[in-house]
Amino acid sequence: LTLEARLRRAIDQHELELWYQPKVDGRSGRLIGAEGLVRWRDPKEGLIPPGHFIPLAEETGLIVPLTNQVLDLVCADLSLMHAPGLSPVKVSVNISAAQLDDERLPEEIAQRLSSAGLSPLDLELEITERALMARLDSVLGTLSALHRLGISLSLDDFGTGYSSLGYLGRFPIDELKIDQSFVRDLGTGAADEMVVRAIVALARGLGLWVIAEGIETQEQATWLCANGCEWHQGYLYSRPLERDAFLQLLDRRA
Ligand code: G
Ligand code: G
Ligand code: MN
Ligand code: NA
Repeated sequence: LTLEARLRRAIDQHELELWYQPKVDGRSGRLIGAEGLVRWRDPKEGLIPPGHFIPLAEETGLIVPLTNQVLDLVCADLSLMHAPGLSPVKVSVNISAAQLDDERLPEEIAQRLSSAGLSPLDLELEITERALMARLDSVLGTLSALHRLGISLSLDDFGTGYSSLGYLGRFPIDELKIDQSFVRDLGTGAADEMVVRAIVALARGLGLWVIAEGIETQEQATWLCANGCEWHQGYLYSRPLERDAFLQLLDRRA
């Protein structure tokens, strides 16, 4: 069987799982959100990371049913997170570039949220800067519709995608997510420090939230807090967790 056929079957048989990586306030360590990251649990090969099948899904169009399944998973999991006794946080999922051209996406998401009894405020979408900039005109309608629904939009891998800064202010986005490649050498006087300072200033100027990802050391975390970026995601705080382990985290906060 080709990988494509196996992936198609995996989607049909619900072999996809969402894992959750915490987002924290670097000053207090408080949990402020989580990113849902898809994994494929193959009965024979075990857990397959998204880098091995998302590109194929994008090439073959399987990304549409795959994303629908991810949305079903995140809605089901959000319902569990909103159970009495837990303190829920906003959760994000990643949306591929091609899907931004799909005018039905906002309605699909709104439908799923409402059948699960959830608010659009519970969900955030991460869209790579590259995806957005490649489709400046065609995606504006979709993004605006999502934004009107109240769903937060975060520009993922920010700093790697050659943003048109003029356009940035016109897009209905809520957050810039600083790419992990800029975080690696923070605290060592590296040139990337200027890039991160500039992104933080840009976010502030545009009235956007800012978060950094890929934080692995306390030095990076301390530098970021000292330079105006307090929202953090990375192995320093937690690897992505299986759903039940993440739910336990919400339990301990309550
Ligand atoms: O979890 P990991 O670091 O292996 O993720 C690798 C890549 O897969 C990341 O770029 C992430 O954005 C992407 N990814 C993870 N989950 C999803 C998903 O549900 N949909 C899409 N389109 N991409 C995802
Ligand atoms: O492309 P996107 O930003 O959506 O994907 C995030 C990816 O980064 C996930 O695959 C996640 O597993 C990975 N990741 C998260 N935290 C860290 C980290 O601290 N270090 C490294 N190297 N990767 C991380
Ligand atoms: Mn992401
Ligand atoms: Na990213």
